Amino acid sequence: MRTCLSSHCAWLGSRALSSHAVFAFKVQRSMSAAAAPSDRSSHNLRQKGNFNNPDTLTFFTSPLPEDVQQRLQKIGSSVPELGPSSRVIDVGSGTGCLIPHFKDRGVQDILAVDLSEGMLAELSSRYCSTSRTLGNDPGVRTWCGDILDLPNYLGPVDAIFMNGVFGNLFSQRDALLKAALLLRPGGHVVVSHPMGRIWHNQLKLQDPDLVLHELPSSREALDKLIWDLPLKTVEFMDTEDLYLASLQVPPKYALKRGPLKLEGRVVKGYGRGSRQMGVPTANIDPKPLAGQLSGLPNGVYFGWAKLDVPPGWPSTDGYVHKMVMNIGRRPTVSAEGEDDVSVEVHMMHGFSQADFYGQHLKVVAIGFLRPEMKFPGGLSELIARIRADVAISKNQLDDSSLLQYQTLL
Ligand code: RBF
Ligand code: ADP
Ligand code: MG
Repeated sequence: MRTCLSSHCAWLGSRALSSHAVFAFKVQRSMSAAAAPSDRSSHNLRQKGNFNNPDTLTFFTSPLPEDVQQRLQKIGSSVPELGPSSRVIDVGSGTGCLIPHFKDRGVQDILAVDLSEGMLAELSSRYCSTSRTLGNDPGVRTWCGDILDLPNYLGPVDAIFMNGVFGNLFSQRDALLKAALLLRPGGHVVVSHPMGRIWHNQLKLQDPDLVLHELPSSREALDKLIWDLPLKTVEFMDTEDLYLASLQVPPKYALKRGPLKLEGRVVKGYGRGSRQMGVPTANIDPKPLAGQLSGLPNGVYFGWAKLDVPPGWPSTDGYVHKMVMNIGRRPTVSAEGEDDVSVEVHMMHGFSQADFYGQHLKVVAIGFLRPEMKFPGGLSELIARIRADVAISKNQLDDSSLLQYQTLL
């Protein structure tokens, strides 16, 4: 263990500092004399302060040993399909140790995200062209801040790398959720450390306030972290000097557990769907579904729906329609004490009648877009996201490969 630490002490690409980097170590200790941060912004301020420090910066601009470079190269090439037309986000880029390895793969469109403007200034001077790239032009760009605050319109991207930063994030789960929302279906998020998990854990022991988390120690631990996210673990490597986990948003957002059939009677909800959001949702009576719902993540699913229509209605109302469904407790809008789980289905069809309470509705969910979230911006932010959910679902369901699931209804 000790040998491992000391043999690599010259490597400074990690987002935390080597135990033998004496000066930086002092900086780190003094920064973290206060109690562990209890909220994201104070945690981020601490990270920023640490990595903006001029002496830390000097450290992070030193050349890397050949063996570390080789492992960074492995990390940079861990997503097989990256190439010239790919878009990549590098979270906790620091001074950009992965960028040459993306460029080796031909990747041109790279967004480096870091809390430290000092790190990004160094990265820019190395890799950003003098004629600034704008909009969707290819090039290396920088964005200073927390990945959680990165506007979603900067996606979709093909791959997101979290190299040497995963233990320093305020919430690992929230960062992976954000990554899932920024990725295209089939895209990857790579969680890595070029010095290995044990080495990283030593840093956490030295300064648990700056390095809040260990790296997930097994595939099962990682799977637990992402159980309610639209991500699946496709690679997990945990060797002495390299940690490399690759997660993928399943192509077409395919449900990890396979298609899910639900059916029941349409019941009254709180009447907010049509009134407040302009998205009516037929609520399926959740009580008889309790068994099926337990162990299922709350969140947004899409697939096909079929309504038993009363006699006299146009037959088109009873056809199979595209649907998007939310299962959950509506945390953004729910009133005090309103904590029942609802199963709400919005069908992408203009029905001939305003409502059809009491009718039987069958659905088959084939994709899972995201977990249910409490939107800090309230109703308007929720509505904007629901519109995106509807648009994404509609688009996915246009693919003829998903037609086969209609027969399950
Ligand atoms: N409510 C939330 O509080 N958070 C969500 O993330 C959320 N996502 C939804 C996604 C879709 C596609 C739909 C139809 C509803 C969603 N809702 C969510 C539930 C929403 O608050 C609910 O439909 C209205 O309150 C009407 O019951
Ligand atoms: P509630 O809170 O009672 O579910 P909503 O405002 O969500 O009220 O409206 C839901 C009702 O609107 C459904 O139960 C259904 O009868 C009707 N409805 C009309 N068009 C649709 C549609 N395209 N998808 C789902 N429900 C619809
Ligand atoms: Mg409803």
